[in-house]
Amino acid sequence: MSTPDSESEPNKPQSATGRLIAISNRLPVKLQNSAGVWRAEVSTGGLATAMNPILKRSDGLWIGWPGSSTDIGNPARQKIIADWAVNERLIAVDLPPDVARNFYEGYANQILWPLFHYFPSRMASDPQGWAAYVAANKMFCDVAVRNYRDGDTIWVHDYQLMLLPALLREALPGAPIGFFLHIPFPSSEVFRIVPERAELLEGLLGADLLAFQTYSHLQHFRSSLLRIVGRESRIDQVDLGARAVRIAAVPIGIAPEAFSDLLQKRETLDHIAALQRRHSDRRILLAVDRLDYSKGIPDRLRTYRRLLESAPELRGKVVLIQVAVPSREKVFTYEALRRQVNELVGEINGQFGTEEWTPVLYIRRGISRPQLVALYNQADVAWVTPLRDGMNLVSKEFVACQKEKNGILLLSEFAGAAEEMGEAFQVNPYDEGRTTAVLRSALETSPEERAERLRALRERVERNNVFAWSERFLALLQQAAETRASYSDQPAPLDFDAIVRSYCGANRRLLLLDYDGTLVPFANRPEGAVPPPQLKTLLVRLTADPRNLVALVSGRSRADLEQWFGDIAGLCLVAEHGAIARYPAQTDWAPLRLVSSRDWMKRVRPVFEHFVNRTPGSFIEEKEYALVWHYRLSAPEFGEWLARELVSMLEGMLAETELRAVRGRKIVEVKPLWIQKGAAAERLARDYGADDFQFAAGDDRTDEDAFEVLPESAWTVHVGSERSRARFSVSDPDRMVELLGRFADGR
Ligand code: ADQ
Repeated sequence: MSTPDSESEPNKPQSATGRLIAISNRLPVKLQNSAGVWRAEVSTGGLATAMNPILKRSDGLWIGWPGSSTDIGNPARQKIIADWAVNERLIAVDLPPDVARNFYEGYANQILWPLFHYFPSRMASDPQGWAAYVAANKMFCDVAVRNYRDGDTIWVHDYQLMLLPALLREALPGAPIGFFLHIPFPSSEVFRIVPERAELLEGLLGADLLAFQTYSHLQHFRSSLLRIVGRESRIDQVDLGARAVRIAAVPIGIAPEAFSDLLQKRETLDHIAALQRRHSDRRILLAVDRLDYSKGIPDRLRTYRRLLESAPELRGKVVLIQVAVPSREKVFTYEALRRQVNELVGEINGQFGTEEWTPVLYIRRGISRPQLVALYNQADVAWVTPLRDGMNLVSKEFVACQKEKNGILLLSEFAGAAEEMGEAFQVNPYDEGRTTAVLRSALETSPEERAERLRALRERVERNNVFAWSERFLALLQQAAETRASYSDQPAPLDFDAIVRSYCGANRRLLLLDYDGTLVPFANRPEGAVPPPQLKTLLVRLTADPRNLVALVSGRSRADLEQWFGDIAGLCLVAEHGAIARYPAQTDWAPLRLVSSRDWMKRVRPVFEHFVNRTPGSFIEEKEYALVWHYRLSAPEFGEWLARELVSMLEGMLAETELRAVRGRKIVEVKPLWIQKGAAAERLARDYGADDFQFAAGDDRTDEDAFEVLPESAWTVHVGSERSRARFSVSDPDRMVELLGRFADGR
């Protein structure tokens, strides 16, 4: 998956002055076949308005599906696609029909879309969906990699392509990659319903920047990371160790001038005049949506019915114009929605309509821009009440088109737009009674108040427009890609041949090995990390060599080490992070330093107990020299919060003592300051006097102390991809055991 011009150095940031590559599910053009003739149809959505100027400026590319997968080999069709690439810089990802169907109509629109909009009951299980989603993301990746040049910046759009950032990161390690989610990121309780939740999260984390429409979506994402893959994050960053992912809320806007320009057009003015003539004695309530269940059209119609029932004086004095553009018609639930809306419109018009008055004017098709702008301009109320929406641009377009009418924006609190449109009349669309009441009182507000609200809204819509949005996104992306450079002081991948040569040539060798996470994978329950027999055999072989001192330096208690490794007489065991040791060929354990009293535990224990009482699932472990509070099984955010609180409480309490409270992996540990692996490493190096070959391997923070004190010539090796002071790294415990095997074999 690499091309000659795609090679780039890992972690090296690239300038954002190169080309922009936008990648979205759909291109801003569509292949159409009418009566056997292929032609291209341009679609000018908000995204195209935002992307086109930047793409033009940077000589950029847009990669996406061309909207049709039939008759792929047709020469006329191929010619259109080839022309797009050359003349328009639009690169089509020609998905085969079955992939296109199962990916787009299947997984993306029948699993992710309903779930992310809080409609799990509308999810349709589709056995082929996930495989097609993976396949389609890979095809997008291949096309992107083929077209990528050093210096380019990649901007991936939306939920159809959540695996793409990680795929791209693997193929193009140095590329600046940003991802924007246009739809809501749901609460972790809802997100966790999707079986492939962990894969989706890992897919996103390939990006340098992940941006959402609102802070709520960002917070839901963070809590999903914590609860599903156990990753902690800050409000603006997820630190992956080897690099960081910047996270941000960057709400999308519209291009307001496009609307004000349209307002001057003859065609628009004609539509405005027609609307004024037709509805001179009525107030216009306007709703404009894609025909999608997330937009709450039936709920709105029911609320409207309630309004007419409860306020007879409004009958004949208002009209609801509902414009709904059909979408995703091949998906079953959309067909059902279409029928439901038809029925409701029929019922309301049948119940309240008169010869002179039709309560609901229903337009089920896309309307022209001038017609839409005229409606926005003439509406007295924009009734924008999605049940859930990432942002909702209709609310912003309405604000931009209102001039002398001082219309009312009735906005759902479940639209992303609600977070920045505080001056709108906000409602809960599920609450018909209150929505009716808010609408009635909004209709009564004075023109001055309406003008004031609209002015504030307009200012914000004009300022936070779509160009500001894309600039902010790209500036954040550039910063994030540059930050990657500060992560370049990473341990180098360990060269096995070089270290084995050095090992073989040495006469006195010191091997300091951490256990959990270094020689065996980290187990969820401490007692689950029993050493496999092959590992023990390996340790026996290494200790049998008289040139070696092999020490297991662990945070575990002496009882654990004794139970698992006590029978390997030649092994040096160091327990509790260096507090006590059993030297080779000895049976007794001795503290590595003169030990002060353990009386402090009596004072600290009640504090820990208090936290155990407050935190279901947490417990205390009493070691010989340390007291540990474990909270692995408690609710994650709550556990983290209490751990912080516990540490700050203990810091005050222990300030004048030789004790310290430290946080580890889901633990808080109190122990004397002198107990740390660095001191143990120094002591062993001194006692043994090895300067030929010193080797230390470990995976967590406590091992960093040992890496720190060993001389520059020592082979310090971090296991994992996190940041470390070690000079070298290997990926996982298996690789570490493989290395020890080569030591034992002497080659
Ligand atoms: P959508 O779900 O498509 O977008 P929205 O933001 O409301 O929702 O945009 C719809 C667009 O279509 C608007 O520009 C509107 O003018 C136009 N439109 C709708 N009905 C129309 C009709 N009948 N005729 C003509 N034009 C019509 C997704 C997310 C949103 C997010 C956007 C942008 O679901 O939450 O705001 O992306 O990020």
